[in-house]
Formats: sequence, structure tokens, C-alpha cells
Amino acid sequence: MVTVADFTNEIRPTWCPGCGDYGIWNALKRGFVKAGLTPQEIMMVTGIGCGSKMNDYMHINGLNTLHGRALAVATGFKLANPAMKVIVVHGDGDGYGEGGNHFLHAARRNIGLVDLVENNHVYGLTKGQYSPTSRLGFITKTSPRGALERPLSPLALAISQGATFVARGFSLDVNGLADIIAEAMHHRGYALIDVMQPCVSFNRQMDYDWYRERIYKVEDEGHDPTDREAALRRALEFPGGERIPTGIIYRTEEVPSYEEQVASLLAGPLVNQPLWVRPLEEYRELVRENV
Ligand SMILES: Cc1ncc(C[n+]2csc(CCOP(=O)(O)OP(=O)(O)O)c2C)c(N)n1
Ligand code: SF4
Repeated sequence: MVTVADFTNEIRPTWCPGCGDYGIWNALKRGFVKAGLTPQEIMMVTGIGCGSKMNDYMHINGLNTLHGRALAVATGFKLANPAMKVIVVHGDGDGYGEGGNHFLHAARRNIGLVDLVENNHVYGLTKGQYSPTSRLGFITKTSPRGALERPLSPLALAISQGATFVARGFSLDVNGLADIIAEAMHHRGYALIDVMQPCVSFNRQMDYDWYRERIYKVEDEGHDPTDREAALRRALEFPGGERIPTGIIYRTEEVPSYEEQVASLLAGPLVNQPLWVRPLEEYRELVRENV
């Protein structure tokens, strides 16, 4: 039987003491165990940032990519081998800022991967610049008079673009987050998990107490995650309002994933298919047709 120990390696994280990434680290391991998956069945793709170091600290297949490009690389992995469970783990800067375009297209494409965003509402690794999810008026070294842009709304954006699994977790609620991860790992298509993650060094306004006062679970209020309009209303509660909904906000298994529809994958993962090289004469014919 797989246990948390199977996902544990000897490398100790370099995160600041108290960083919310520790809770996410534990939730990921527990979530994989709950999902009944082995390290060999999972590919963890990360970007660049504090939270993107996640795959270094776990016994798992992993690749650290470029800032903002984790989803693009993960899409390639999924298409090469749809039999693998692919999860992207990265910060809000990586996922919603530099990688914002990939986010929209992964959602509407319904590519079968989990997109876990450690949303600390700041650029942590580069020492505290405001990010796309920072609150209006957030004072940083790059916004000494306060951020002037309204924060991006990741859950509402994902739902509006056709995402089929949209959830939010809290790094302190390790078991709740692990449950969401376990469900997402078996979802058919794209699954966004936006995680409220305190950055104790560069976003002290949004500390643990700040989150505790605002966070609630949608399941405690009878929310129906299959109701897209109700989901959109919950999604729009934060940012904007003072209540932060967590749990599975929207989900449908009715939409086929991208990889289920790709003709060349119908015979199974490319990695299992025999290598086939087009005969030279067919190429010559193509060239003749086009000159
Ligand atoms: C293309 C590119 N732009 C900028 C950087 C510099 N950079 C590295 S990490 C980072 C921000 C990371 O913030 P986030 O993704 O929110 O993750 P966190 O560190 O907060 O976990 C930036 C801007 C980079 N490495 N590559
Ligand atoms: S800077 Fe913030 S996000 Fe980065 S390790 Fe420290 S507390 Fe965590």
C-alpha cells in the first residue's frame, strides 16, 4: 500500500519558517495517497518561484520549467503520455501573471491536468513585488503608493473559460486540501485548485488570522458544485468581497478532455505506440504537390 513515506525524499525545503507552502507540501503527499496513486504514476511540472520548488522536495517525477511556462510544458507531457497523471504546481505570478495566457487556454482546452496555484497574492521569490492577485492598494517596493490594478479573479475566469473542475483550498486546512487534490487527480480534464497560501515574509497584511476570519467552506452552505451559475456567484465573492469560499466550487464530468479527442492518441499513449517513419517517397510526393 502506498503511504506518505513513498513521496518523501531527504531534501529539506528552503522556505521561510511559517510559509504556507509547507501545508501544501503535506496536502499534496496526503492527496496522492488518498487518490491511490504511486510516485511513478505522477508527473509534477513546476515553474519558477518559491512554491515552484515543490518537486525538489518530493519523491516524484518532476521538471522545473521556465517562469510562466509550466502549463505549456505539462500539456506536452500529457499529450506524450496521457496514461500519466500530470500536475502543475506554481505560484500566482507564474500561473496567473507570466503564464496567464496558458491558464486561459488550458481551461478552455480541457486538457487533463491538475493546475495547483499557490496563491500568496505576491511575488515571493523575487522579494515581494505585487502580483496579478494582489489587493488594490497593496504597498510593495514596486508599488510604494499602493497597487492601482484590480485583482484578477482566477476562479471566475476559469469557470467562464470552460474549466470543468474549479476549487479553492487553504494551506492551513491540510486535510481539506488533500481531499480536493485527491478528487482533482481523477478528474476528466482541466482542474484548477487555487490555494490561499500565506507568505509570512512579503505579504504580512494577509497573515493566517486574516485568512481564518474570512475563509468558509461552500459545502457547509449547501452549495451545489454542478450548478455553473451558482459556482460563478461563489467565485465572484473573492477577490472583491470579504468572504473567501473554499472547497469544490464547480465540477462537471460531462465534457471530454482534449487528449480523449486527439486522433493519434486513440491507439494509446504515443510512448507505447511503435515508432513509424513516413516512407521517403511519400515526402517526395508531398513536395511535388506543393511546388
Ligand atoms: C520570464 C521571467 N520573468 C521573471 C523572472 C523572475 N522571477 C522569478 S520568480 C518570480 C516571481 C515568482 O512569484 P510567484 O510565481 O507568485 O511564486 P512565489 O515565489 O510567490 O511562490 C519572478 C518574477 C523569471 N525568472 N523569468
Ligand atoms: S518568501 Fe514567502 S512564499 Fe517564499 S518561502 Fe518565504 S514565506 Fe514562502
